[in-house]
Amino acid sequence: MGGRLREALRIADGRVDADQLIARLEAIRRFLGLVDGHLPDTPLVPARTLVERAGTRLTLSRDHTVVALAGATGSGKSSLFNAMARMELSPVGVRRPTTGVTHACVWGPLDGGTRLLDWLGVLPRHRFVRESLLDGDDESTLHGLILLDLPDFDSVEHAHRLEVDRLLGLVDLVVWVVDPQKYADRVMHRSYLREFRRHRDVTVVVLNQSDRLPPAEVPRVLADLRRLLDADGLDGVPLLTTTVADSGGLEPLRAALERTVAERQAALRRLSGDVDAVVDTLDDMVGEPRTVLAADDPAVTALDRALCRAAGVPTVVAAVEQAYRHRAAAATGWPLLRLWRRLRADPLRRLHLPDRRTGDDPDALVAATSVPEPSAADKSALALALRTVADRAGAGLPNAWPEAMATAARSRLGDLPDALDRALGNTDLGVDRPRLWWRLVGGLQWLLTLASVAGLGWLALGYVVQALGLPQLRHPTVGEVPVPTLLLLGGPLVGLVVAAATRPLVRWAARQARRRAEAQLTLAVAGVSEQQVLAPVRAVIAAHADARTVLEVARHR
Ligand SMILES: Nc1nc2c(ncn2[C@@H]2O[C@H](COP(=O)(O)OP(=O)(O)OP(=O)(O)O)[C@@H](O)[C@H]2O)c(=O)[nH]1
Ligand SMILES: [Mg+2]
Repeated sequence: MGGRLREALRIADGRVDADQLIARLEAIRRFLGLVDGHLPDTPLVPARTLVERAGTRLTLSRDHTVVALAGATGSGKSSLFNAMARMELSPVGVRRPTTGVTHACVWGPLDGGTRLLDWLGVLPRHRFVRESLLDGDDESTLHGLILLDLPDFDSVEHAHRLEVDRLLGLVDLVVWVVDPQKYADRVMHRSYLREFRRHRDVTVVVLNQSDRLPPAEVPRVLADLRRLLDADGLDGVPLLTTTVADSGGLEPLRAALERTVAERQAALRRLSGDVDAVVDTLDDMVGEPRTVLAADDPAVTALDRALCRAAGVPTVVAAVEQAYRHRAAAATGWPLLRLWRRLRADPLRRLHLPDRRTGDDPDALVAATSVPEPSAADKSALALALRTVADRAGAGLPNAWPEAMATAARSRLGDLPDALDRALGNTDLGVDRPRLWWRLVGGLQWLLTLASVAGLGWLALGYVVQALGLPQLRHPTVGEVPVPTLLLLGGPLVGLVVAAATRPLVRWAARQARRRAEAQLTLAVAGVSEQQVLAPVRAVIAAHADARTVLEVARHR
């Protein structure tokens, strides 16, 4: 038999597989773990309660089926209870309401039933056991039944209602007892029966006191009641007539309970219905699937830009450009001017970024960087960018998810300034090493200066020779100009020309250096953005995706 067919037959059969139910409950438990801290607690209370309650119910006796008789006061719950038990166990009275505490009757050996009754909170003095020995085989078909006679749910006594509500949440099957007079009671239909529409397979309705109706009236009342039940979403639930006034009046109910006990499915069906209800509410809380936040998402790139500004990247790259020019000028300029240049502070050093040339430990120096604090405008731009990322991540998601994304985006905000400082400090800005061409130009300038000095020396020597009356030196000439003069004047002149020619090159190279540094810093800041902002947001997105996946498991009946 194919798996699908088997599945179809299983559903048609209406049986609930215990292992499947346990897997569904486990999925809800995992769901709760995944959304913990992301979704508010209050709407998750029913799910938590169910996981706990179902776990307990399943570990307690599965051989027992807990059936509650529920209904308005005077509908005849206690009368039915006593009639089923064939003993006067629960007082039936004329004073309304009569039953104030839940009574229980157990058919067959008590065994694990005691702990079940403890859990249900039925006091020992209100527990009764149908000893099978007394009944011969008559009652053996009901072995495993724990029948509860509840107080009235519409009671003037508040405590009665609390007790009923508590037990309706715990029992395996509910028999709603109505009477010909009050079967249409709106409170009962609206506040109770409608709430059980997910539990149609563990709901039975009995029209009790049917002896009080003329026989011809019974079908009309039943039809009317069926119509009301359909409107409650309880279409298809068993609707029986009972009376304690004649001996066979209990048979339909007894037969229904015998079937229920024999199937041993009620507890599983009840919990399965509870899981269905919880899954629906949880489903509303997770909404549609989210795609992950891509690295090139506009919100992410906007965040990176805002972080760059907040980190002072524009200040640093401007300083890089200046420092490049400063250092290039110091290395390539006219040797006499270089000294003066060196006396001026290096623009980059003024920012106190760690200096790779001197081997400063970048991590040790972070606190000392003098990159200016972000302006108020930068800060609000950053806050906006964080909000936008959170909005993008949580777009279209219900409930608290957008808020959870926003909280995650801001969760490491306190570490952000340090992380950005560290990222800046660790980035190679590319201006620490002198360029080879600086050295060449610098060397040329030295040569030209030396040539000039040599020319000067040569000329000076000529004058000294002349002053001493020695035979005059004959300077070689280039054209009309003597070489020493050419050297003396030509050196600085060519030096100035070289310096002038170098300047645009330096400016261009400085802009290149700025661009490179900007690219490196942007990369470093993107790393910080990923680690401090996007990673927590992605964690929430992943939790959301995982929560959806486990919810699919929980949905699968
Ligand atoms: N004629 C007739 N009277 C019934 C039937 N069932 C119950 N009664 C009477 O209806 C009245 C109320 O019965 P109870 O069994 O005390 O009703 P209950 O639902 O337990 O009421 P509370 O304990 O107050 O919630 C009693 O006087 C019963 O004798 C029935 O099938 N036929
Ligand atoms: Mg009663």
